[in-house]
Amino acid sequence: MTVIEPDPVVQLREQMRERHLTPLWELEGEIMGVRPHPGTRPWLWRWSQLYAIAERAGELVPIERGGDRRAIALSNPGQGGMPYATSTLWAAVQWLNGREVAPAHRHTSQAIRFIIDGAGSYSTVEGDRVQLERGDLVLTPPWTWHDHGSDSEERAVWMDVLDIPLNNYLDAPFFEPHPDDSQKVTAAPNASVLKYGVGQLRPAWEPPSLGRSPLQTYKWSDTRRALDNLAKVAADPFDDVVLEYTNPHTGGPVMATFTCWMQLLRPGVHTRAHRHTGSSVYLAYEGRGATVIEGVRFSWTAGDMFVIPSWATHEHVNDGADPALLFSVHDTPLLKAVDKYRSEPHDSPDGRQRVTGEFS
Ligand code: 1HN
Repeated sequence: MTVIEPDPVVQLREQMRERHLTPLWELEGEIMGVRPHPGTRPWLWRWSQLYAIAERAGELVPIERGGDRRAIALSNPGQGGMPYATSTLWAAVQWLNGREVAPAHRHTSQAIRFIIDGAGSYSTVEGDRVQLERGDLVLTPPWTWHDHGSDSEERAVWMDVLDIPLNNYLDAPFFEPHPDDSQKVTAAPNASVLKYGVGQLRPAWEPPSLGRSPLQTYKWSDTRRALDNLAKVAADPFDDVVLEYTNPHTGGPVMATFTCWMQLLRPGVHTRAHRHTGSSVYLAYEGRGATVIEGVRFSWTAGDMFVIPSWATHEHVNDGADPALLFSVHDTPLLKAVDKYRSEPHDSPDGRQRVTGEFS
């Protein structure tokens, strides 16, 4: 009679399984990729659809405690059913009807909103109330009380971006409702702009604000003027005329985990392609153009929102006669802070990709 000895390697493997241990040699390639393979997919949401859905939600869905905001998230089809635009960024279109209040609360996720149409609405952050006007950027740093409201009959609509996926991944979410729907306004109108709005000068008795920008809002008129000025003298080969919104005290990004850009693509411009680690969410703010992502052409017009995943090769095109403007949010400050930022130009004679398809 032959006794079959159990294979000792199989036995060892079984012991590991029972003890919740896993050998590296079976899955090295899975946990240590030779290059990024993001789940996040390049994707685009059309403004006509975003607007119609948000408008309908404005008719049907009240703003109530618990939900707190009438915000509709971009749910990237590569995010496994989660309402995430990318692996680190949550992005949405938010709708506020005339006379409504989106109640005060605070959370550790950091947030920005970029105003598509303000129409008599305001946002109060830590007692500082600002009017929301088209093209303004408004900051909600971590754990700051904030509520939004409308003093007019008109609806307001904007883009929200928060670092919710990152915050959840890090097991660091906290949230607290404010006892009142609207917090008290304690600062003079536009106080942060009056104190810090001339970036090279700061109140002498205050220390610089290092982690986050002290400005609550970046007004469109300033952004537009800076873009026009820059366009007269310089442009970047990959992004054309592009400005980063900065913390005036450090020159760094407005938040620790993400940064915001406003970009002007001059008529006729076709940028060189490149790729880098970190993911981005874009809003086509004005005009029309296209972004080629991994060989697929994503044509956009004003109000469309789209996503560029980490390490996806991309270039921008404005083949029209008018300037095109893109607002965008990037998680690059996070990648740079933890020493994981890498970039490289696309390797082709003209620096462009071969277009193999069109997003539809
Ligand atoms: C939030 O506070 C806002 O203040 C937008 O407008 C979206 C998503 C999740 C949690 C809080 C806002 C949000 C949010």
